[in-house]
Amino acid sequence: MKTIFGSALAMLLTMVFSLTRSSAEETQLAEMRLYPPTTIEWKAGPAALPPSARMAVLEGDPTKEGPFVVRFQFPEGYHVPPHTHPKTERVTVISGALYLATGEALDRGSAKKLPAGSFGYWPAGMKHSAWSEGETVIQLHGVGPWQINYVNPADDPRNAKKSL
Ligand SMILES: [Cu+2]
Repeated sequence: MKTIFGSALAMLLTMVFSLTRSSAEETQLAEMRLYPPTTIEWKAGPAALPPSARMAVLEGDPTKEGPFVVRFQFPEGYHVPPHTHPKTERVTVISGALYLATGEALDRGSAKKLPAGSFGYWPAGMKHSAWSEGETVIQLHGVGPWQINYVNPADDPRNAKKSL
């Protein structure tokens, strides 16, 4: 009897365990996102960036609290005037090249070139500007909300829209 009871219990436990495991796996699968390049959905960039950028949100929501991953695609010569962010900025260059210059006035001579494959981060409040060489894709990751504040308010495309 003991043996039969014991093996019945073992079977039951095995069933319960495998059910639990498969529902955990289902939850994990439901939360998984894979983005081969052709499946990335590009949309118009945010109003806070100069026009002609495109943007793809890969994880989270950069307008909200919490972790996010987004990509920006810039055409050749795209330029983001001197600005700051309220949180650390973390940039991976996926393709093309990004030039980064620090300081509150644009100084192209002091810029660092970040070719495809580069990663960099800089602290909240650091004044910097950036521009692309060739069509360029960068990936930002960090903790939202993502915001950009231009050193010169006239550079802010959101102000340009208001005055139209
Ligand atoms: Cu920036």
